[in-house]
Amino acid sequence: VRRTMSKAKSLADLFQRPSLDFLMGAHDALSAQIAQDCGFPGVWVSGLGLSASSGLRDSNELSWTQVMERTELVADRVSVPALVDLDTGYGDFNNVRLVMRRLQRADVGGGCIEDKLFPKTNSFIGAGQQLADPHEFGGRIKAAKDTVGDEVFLVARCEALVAGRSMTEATDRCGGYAEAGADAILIHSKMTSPDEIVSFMASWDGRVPVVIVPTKYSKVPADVFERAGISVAIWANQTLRAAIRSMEKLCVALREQRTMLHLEGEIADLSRVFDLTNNAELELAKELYASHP
Ligand code: SPV
Ligand code: MG
Repeated sequence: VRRTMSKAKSLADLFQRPSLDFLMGAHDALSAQIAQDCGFPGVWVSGLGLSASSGLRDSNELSWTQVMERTELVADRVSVPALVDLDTGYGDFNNVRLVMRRLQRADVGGGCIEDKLFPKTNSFIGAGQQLADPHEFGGRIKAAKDTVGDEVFLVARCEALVAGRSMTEATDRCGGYAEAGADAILIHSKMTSPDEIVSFMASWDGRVPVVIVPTKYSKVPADVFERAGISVAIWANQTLRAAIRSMEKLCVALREQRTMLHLEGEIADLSRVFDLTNNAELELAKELYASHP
């Protein structure tokens, strides 16, 4: 089936819209499908989510090809675009080019690289996060865009505020990343209030759209971000955390109760599992193809 619009283009359109849109974090094709079914216009393939659901730490323990394999399963399953968390791009400009080509081939939508050094660690762990030289990181951005053009939407993520650097350094870095060709900027913050983000927006010249990840400042009403001019916000790890809580609850109860008598109503029907993997399509296909007269 030919798609009418590339996923990169639908992601670009989403970022250009004047309203605030949300991407839902996914750690596998199943969570991506649930997010799509619930109306999210796109998903964030979370590095933390992929790692944790593989029993690994968010420190580049999962290899970049493993990230690509899981990403391709997501892109095959859902029709909405995915923005893939590519961490640092797994090395220098040359590693970034390889990753971009693979995202382009699978028509995933977009990728996000952050201005840190391989191997990175999660922004909410530890104190001293080592930032990349902004010019070297600019080279990674330019290499990415020169390799795939508009066929992969590229988000450049700035970790300056997370690393405790000044607002001036953050805006300077982001300006340079936009100059190098980034299609959007992700400004990350680990504050529990939105103040840092709002003040970044006040000094941002708006040359490319801005995306945020309100993990630590998650209780802020959406219109605060909308008024500040944010284009997209990412719920990076909420599906993962919801799944953990709900599996733990079930495990505790079932170990205790030794029967599903009072628990069946608490979990998804088996039919929902078959729906999520579109078994109905296979039944139709069997009628068409299982035997040709
Ligand atoms: C991720 O989902 O892996 C992210 C977002 O990078 S966060 O963990 O909130 O930094
Ligand atoms: Mg990440």
